[in-house]
Amino acid sequence: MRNSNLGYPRIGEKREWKKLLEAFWKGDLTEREFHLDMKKIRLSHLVKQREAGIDLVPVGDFSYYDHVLDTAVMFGLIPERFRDQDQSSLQTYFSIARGSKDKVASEMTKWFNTNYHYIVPELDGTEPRLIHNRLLELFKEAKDEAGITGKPVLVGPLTLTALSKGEKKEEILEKLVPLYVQVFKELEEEGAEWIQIDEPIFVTSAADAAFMKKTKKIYETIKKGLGSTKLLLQTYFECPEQYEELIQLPVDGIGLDFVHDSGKTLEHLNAFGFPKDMVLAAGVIDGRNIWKAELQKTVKLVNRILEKVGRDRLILQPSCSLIHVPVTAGSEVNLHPLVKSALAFADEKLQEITLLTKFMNFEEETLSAYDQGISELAASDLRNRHSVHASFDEYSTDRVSAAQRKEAQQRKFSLPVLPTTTIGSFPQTNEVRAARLKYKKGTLSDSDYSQFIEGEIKKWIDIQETLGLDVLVHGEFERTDMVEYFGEKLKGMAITSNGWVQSYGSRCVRPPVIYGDVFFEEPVTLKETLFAQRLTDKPVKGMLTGPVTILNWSFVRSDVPRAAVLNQLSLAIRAEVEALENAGIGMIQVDEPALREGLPFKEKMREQYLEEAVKAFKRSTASVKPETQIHTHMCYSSFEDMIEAIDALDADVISIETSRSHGELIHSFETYSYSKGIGLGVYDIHSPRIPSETEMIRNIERALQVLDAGQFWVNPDCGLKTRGEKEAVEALKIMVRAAKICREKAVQET
Ligand code: THG
Ligand code: ZN
Repeated sequence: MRNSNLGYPRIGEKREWKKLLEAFWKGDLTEREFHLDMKKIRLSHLVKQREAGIDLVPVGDFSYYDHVLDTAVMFGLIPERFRDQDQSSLQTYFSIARGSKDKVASEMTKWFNTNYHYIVPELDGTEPRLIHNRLLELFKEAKDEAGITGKPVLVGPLTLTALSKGEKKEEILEKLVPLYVQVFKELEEEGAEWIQIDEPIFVTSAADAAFMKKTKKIYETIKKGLGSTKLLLQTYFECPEQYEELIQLPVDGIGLDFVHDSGKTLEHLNAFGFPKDMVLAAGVIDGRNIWKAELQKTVKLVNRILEKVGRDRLILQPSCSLIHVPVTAGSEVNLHPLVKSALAFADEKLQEITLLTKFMNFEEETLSAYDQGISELAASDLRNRHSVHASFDEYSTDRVSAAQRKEAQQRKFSLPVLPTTTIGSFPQTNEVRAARLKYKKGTLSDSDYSQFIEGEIKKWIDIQETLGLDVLVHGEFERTDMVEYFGEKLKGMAITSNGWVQSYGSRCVRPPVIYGDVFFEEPVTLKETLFAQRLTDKPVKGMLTGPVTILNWSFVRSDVPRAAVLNQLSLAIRAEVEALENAGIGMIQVDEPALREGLPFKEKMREQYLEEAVKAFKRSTASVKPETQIHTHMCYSSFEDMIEAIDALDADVISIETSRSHGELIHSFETYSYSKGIGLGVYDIHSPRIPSETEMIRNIERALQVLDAGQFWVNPDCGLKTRGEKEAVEALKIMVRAAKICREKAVQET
């Protein structure tokens, strides 16, 4: 039995990769220095995997930004507006990802159900051609400079086109096939034994019968073009939709996820078997979570697989690429020892893979010592602490009708039509970050830190009043990240010191660890919110992160169902909502930007997820008085196909990002009658560009063609934390002016 890895985190143990990128973008490194330093990181990762005992070490997974972009650019899928530049230059590559002075970047969106974002290839106006075989280059590099015969990895043609935008997908797909063949042939000539083709699209509902038919033809063509090099078709994140058809494809091996599959993969294997001449790459170690595997259970799973697949045809591996987990658990310093000894990040997962392989190959006698870490945590009070196993149904999830609430809220707040507000965060300047860091390290006292934060809040309350915004926020200067902050304060959750994961480009997040029962002990956000409210007569929105988002952006314990953790989170947030209301805060925003990413791949499972998610949100927000206004916010995804669920959240006001979906969302309101408050972002905050007044008026008026002036809110697309102060103020000034102009018009018309 051999083993393999699917992909290794590119960011580096100390985020060296991120630092290099940002230094290069700032102009602190020459291109030559950049390439050389990156190469050092890349090679060290290969060596690390080899030394950990991995037989098939992936090459090509390392990227300067995103592996989908790498694949698109390699095949010449370069958006039209960048085609006048040198198409093989680093500058073109980064400008597609990040935009340049006069050209907007390509969109980015979620990679399946992860918090990783890929750059969406644009197929219109592009003509596929092989710009250069980067895999060949990387394969040679691994061989020549590290003595490693790597396993080239790339995104497959079906997944690549399925994730792209454009009308001509089928045509492009046809043209891509010979280019893939060319890449593979060149690798074959160089001595590649296995090539891994990532086709996670097969686990989604997109992979219906017709899709599989098309797939068969494509893979037949690819296989025909090759000699001895073996193709491994890799799926992950779930069990494939069409197992029977999948195993009939003309490839040499298939990679399946046996962890995130609701038990279905093994079921399929048992029911339909596995071809005698094929290799099965079995994902048996969780590549998404950070907990140590219970290896004795894993052995049982492997033995079940061995009933259907011969030992010499089985490869053991993680369930997916390890880019979704942090690098090394060894460097964690602040966690409770019981939690720490239950962790396995990427490096520890590779050790699990090799330990398991040795055991299966009779080179290791016992695994019983290994499972101790996780079983000690499982038995400890840390994990089972509280009477949070309440009957969740005892807690209300419904408020009085939206119409009654609207009246009560209008009486209380007397807001003008087209009220203006912001999403929550204001610019996180270097000064703010530095103060937070000093406080964390203990070099800034409690009172000095409080004073600093209060100074920032006051500064921004003043700015908002001067700007003439109607509903204010405190600015979230005390928070590094909207999920991390709650992870720090709620019980049953912890923050790692170095558990970074790439989110997009050089940007990383540190997902909290939900290790035990989650509950509320004391208010999390009250102090700053109240401080802000006392400075102004305008309403200040309390800003919370919703239970679904905390769940989806954390590493969650795996010993209880996710729905149980979600319910605990919903009660914790409910307690925070109540604390804010009791202290006199009249508007509370509970953000759910990650609502969509928990959506199951299989259509038939979506309803249940949405039901549980909606219920959790409602449980968090339902106990307030009718006159208390509940807001929510969503972003980073397209929401056109889930308006009903969004409506069902029953929030009084919702703000949704729109610039990324270019008005597609607005069209959905032509056919769906939505009657509660809604703000469709009137400008894009992800770009440093400040839009004109005319542009913002146009955006407001476009929305008013399908929504009522009495329900529409004027706000930016998202929080302003990544923007500079001057930019933020300037754009808001224009936004408020645009709102006033539209407001006058609207009032005259009624
Ligand atoms: N929080 C979490 N996940 C997210 C977002 C978030 N996923 C989707 C989206 N927002 C991703 N966007 C960002 C935006 C900025 C940063 C990370 C993800 C960011 N990160 C800092 C960095 O890498 O330099 C690190 C954090 C810090 O030091 O403040 O700025 O908002 N959980
Ligand atoms: Zn947002």
